[in-house]
Amino acid sequence: MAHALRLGRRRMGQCWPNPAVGCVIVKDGRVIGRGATAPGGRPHAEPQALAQAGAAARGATVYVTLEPCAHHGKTPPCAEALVKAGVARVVAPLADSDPRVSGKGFEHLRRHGIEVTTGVLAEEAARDHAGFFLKVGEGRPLVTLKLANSFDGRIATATGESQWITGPEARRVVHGLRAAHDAVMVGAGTARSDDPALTVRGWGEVRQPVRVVVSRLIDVPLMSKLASTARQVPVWLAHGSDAAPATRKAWQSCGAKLIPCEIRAGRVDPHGLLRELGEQGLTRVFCEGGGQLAASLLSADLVDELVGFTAGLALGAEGRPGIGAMGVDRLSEAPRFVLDEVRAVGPDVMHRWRRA
Ligand code: AOF
Ligand code: ZN
Repeated sequence: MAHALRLGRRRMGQCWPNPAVGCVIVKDGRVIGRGATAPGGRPHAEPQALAQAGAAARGATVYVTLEPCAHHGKTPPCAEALVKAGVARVVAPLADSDPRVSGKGFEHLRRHGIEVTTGVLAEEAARDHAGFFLKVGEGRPLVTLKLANSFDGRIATATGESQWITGPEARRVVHGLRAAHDAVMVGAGTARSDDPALTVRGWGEVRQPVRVVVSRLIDVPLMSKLASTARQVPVWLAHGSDAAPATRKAWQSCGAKLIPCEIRAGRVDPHGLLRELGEQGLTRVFCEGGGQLAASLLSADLVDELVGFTAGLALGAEGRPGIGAMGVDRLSEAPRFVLDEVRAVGPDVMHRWRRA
């Protein structure tokens, strides 16, 4: 199962709107088939592993990181394929929360005499599928907030200089994290000041994450890298109803997709924003700032994971903070996270946290 989880994990960010599932088929103590959900979500993991195993799948044990599907969707059900192949046993950590599947996959297998074991490495699997489960259950994607800052939590000097606070090693890891998410998201301020490409570079052939820019008035120059590359890698603009029609049209003709969002207290409402992104099929969103967007997501308790990169550099009180005002008066009001991992990355420290 650990092997199957690793196979699935490598496809994170590549399979939306589907979950990234891994599958390993074992017979007489040997691996005879491996599979993972294909980029774009199909084919599913199991038929690929079954194809590798061929006739040897008869009597084998199948380790799969999510309940095999039972519905006739865009592909025939995996549970049916497993029955046809004559496997003896299926081991899966968890039921699929998709109402079309939820329990029916296991039921189908058992009804055809296949032994089903559940609960194996369930905590790990739940974490890997957290984005998919959130999308199905709460209608919103998982949100990871990333921040690269100085020892004193600053992201730029008072004059706005920010390149580079962390080293090339940390920036490479960031590209890997982008690839493991369905979308990379920034606010308009960041899009204006950094003119970022927000693509994944240096990780080989990957399905590029969607680039989401949150800006009530679509306050991003049409001369930006985002606008000029919107036909190669998707750009989605989450905006308010008061964005100028001419601006909307201009971005649309560059190839960007418009996502109208509710406005609350003068800003794009973070709950509405994530609901829209969930509706579009996103399961995992990587937010790279800026400070206002980060603060609004944190204040709304919509951040599930934090990834920080801290450099050995001090910028002082005049340096720019990475997160805007949150209106926190008491410690008990602040969103609290628990430490998941700490790692040295070149000259910097990477730390990952999960919502408590
Ligand atoms: C599996 N194995 O590798 C994955 C599954 O639209 P469809 O037909 O591709 O079905 C999508 C649903 O299948 C998705 O919502 C989830 O419940 C399940 N994903 N199931 O047996 C897989 N990726
Ligand atoms: Zn399936």
